[in-house]
Amino acid sequence: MQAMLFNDNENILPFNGEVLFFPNAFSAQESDDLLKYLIEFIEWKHEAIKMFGRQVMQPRLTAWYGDEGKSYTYSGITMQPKPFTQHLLTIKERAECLTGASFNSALLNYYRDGNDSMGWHRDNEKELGINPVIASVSFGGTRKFQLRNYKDKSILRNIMLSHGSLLLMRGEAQHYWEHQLPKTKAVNGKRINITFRTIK
Ligand SMILES: O=C(O)CCC(=O)C(=O)O
Ligand SMILES: [Mn+2]
Repeated sequence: MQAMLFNDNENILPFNGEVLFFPNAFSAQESDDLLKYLIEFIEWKHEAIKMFGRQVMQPRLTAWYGDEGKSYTYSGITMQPKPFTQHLLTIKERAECLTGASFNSALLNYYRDGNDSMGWHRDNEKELGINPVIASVSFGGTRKFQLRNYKDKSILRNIMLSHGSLLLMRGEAQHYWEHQLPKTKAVNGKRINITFRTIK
């Protein structure tokens, strides 16, 4: 199925929450520079998570940055954040400018190729509060991101997350919608995603 195209600031969700797409949050030059920086200087880790009681390696590399003391528990692992680097603060400021929100932490994911992925989930951890605002910034190869209604899984939205784009999720989105980044056979190179969040 072909991905739909959305205009800036148009809600992608038909009801129960808001998801807005900003395709040009960063210029092509900024995005190229930031992708190089992130690949080289972020302290990437390959971690195991608990799934159905078993330890499984995550199909991607991860890192957690944020303000001191804002630890985060996710699929059975508790992560202590590293302090934001100057580059990450610059990206965070852009995300704050575009969304009007403020963030104190960031989960980084590095998808090395189309075999790396993230399965269906909601960003509904207790630390994020009731209606979390999440700004998801992407650099590198374009990947399909899917949202589907938690109760009626036939209601599906596809969004192509391109180099330098920002996706904002807010309101009741994390109650009523789950999202994933499926594997792909398309050869589209490395991709880094940063989700800025607010840990209460
Ligand atoms: O890589 C993406 O676009 C999705 C990342 C995500 O859903 C998450 O970090 O919770
Ligand atoms: Mn997520």
